[in-house]
Amino acid sequence: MKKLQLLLLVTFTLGFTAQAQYKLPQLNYKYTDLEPYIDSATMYVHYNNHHAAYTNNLNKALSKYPELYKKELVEIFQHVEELPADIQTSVRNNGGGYYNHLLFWELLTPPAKSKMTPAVERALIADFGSVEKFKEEFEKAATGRFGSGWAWLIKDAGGKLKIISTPNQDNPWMSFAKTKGKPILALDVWEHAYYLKYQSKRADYVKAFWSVVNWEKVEELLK
Ligand code: MN3
Repeated sequence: MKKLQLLLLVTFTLGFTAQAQYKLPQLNYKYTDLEPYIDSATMYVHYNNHHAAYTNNLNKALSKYPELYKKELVEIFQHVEELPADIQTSVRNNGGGYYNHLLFWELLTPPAKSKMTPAVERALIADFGSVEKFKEEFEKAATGRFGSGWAWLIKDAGGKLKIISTPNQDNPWMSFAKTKGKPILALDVWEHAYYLKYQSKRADYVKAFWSVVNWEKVEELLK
């Protein structure tokens, strides 16, 4: 009997924590590994302060309506306007912040491993004409975003690759996004993502990004 109670307790506890709180992900590299393109001080602060704050604040908002933990974040993003009014803005900003950074970290890799795969190259040429044209358009979206936000490569419902940018922590899943789709590549253009190293030179940061893109992850998301 005691064993059964213990088993039930363990099952309940594990089941509960598994869907209870969002957590900061493990990074697949060290803070120093993206040097010199993204410096370790920026990585440290970006992950431990900014991403941690989005994560905590998302949990704070969702804990008011714990049943929302049972839904996928993407599903929540697609219907943000249906959320209870008191958490709508917080989930939009902090849920977006949590999810976007999770993806961003996975889309980065040490420079020695950053090699475009043939499958990605083919896909970019098919929809943009050339890799150079794709990069040019992506850089334009990243440098042209006024204030804080993100630049994205997305795959739309018809399977076509497109480049868009979103303000603040919005993302291409959200009902507010003018052009929607599945994120394939993401670049954080908030000042906190580059200011320590690049100061006001966002364009240099955007160029440096190409040296640390995890193209294998891009290929995985393309499928
Ligand atoms: Mn950020």
